[in-house]
Amino acid sequence: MSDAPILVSTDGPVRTLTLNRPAALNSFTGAMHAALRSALAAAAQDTAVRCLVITGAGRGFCAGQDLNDPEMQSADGGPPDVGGVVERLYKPLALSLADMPVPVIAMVNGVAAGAGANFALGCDMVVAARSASFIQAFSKIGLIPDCGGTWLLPRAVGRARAIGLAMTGDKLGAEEAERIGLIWRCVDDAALAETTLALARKLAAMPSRALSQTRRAIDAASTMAYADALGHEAQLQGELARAGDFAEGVAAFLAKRPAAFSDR
Ligand code: T3D
Repeated sequence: MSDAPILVSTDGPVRTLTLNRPAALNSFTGAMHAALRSALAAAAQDTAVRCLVITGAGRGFCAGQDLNDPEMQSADGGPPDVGGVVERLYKPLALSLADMPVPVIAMVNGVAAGAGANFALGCDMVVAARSASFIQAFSKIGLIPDCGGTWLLPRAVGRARAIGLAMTGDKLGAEEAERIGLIWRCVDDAALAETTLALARKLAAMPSRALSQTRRAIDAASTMAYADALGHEAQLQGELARAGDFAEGVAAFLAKRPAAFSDR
């Protein structure tokens, strides 16, 4: 097994990125951020990739920032520049998910804590093993949710639950996370890989550009007035209808054949 911080594998149109620091529950170091950034950029640019899956090696998904990493040390022995780390590393990471031209699935195989939890929740769909859990661990070390947590959590589960999860830092099991609408699905551990790959293949065969614009439209609408969101829908629908996938989708429907989508 390679000791690279990010493992990259490809199965047809599905690209899988595996966070690979299992001894430290795949917590983020500067090196892992750099490798992840390159792997995400490569997936975004490779037109053969039509769905991205992100998972963790070993028993965890990701335990957030590696609290031993040199990124966390200051040169003069004073407090670390945590705001700088969030601005420089976590903000672009979250934005790269929000802007990915293909759907992104988090396959959460174990504990997802701190920025690791919100990194998963920033993906389009989260499929979690029944034994997995989500922990807003920040409050336990005197921080607030980052990597998009303050934006994502209340939108997913409402203000009361968002504040409860963030203030207590309590562990939320995957079953409960599915029940309250924080994640897409919780499945038996043994079915995690198969279920996620089936979902990834299904999304990969769909019109990528429409799927990524769906995410962008839903995210944008959450800060718009109703009339503005309706206008934005009209604008995006006009753009999509001028692209190849719409013509192909309609032609395939009328010819009663499977569509072969190619826009990205
Ligand atoms: O610069 C910045 O800080 C800005 C960014 C901040 C974003 C953040 O993510 S802040 C939040 C950071 N994360 C945490 O506070 C979570 C810390 N980890 C835990 O609370 C627990 O490890 C878990 C609840 C996630 C899992 O508990 P458990 O009992 O299953 O495992 P464990 O024994 O605690 O951990 C296993 C190993 O992973 C252990 O190493 P060892 O003793 O076997 O050598 C542990 O130290 C290591 N590990 C886990 N999380 C981290 C970590 N090492 C470094 N950093 C971690 N975050």
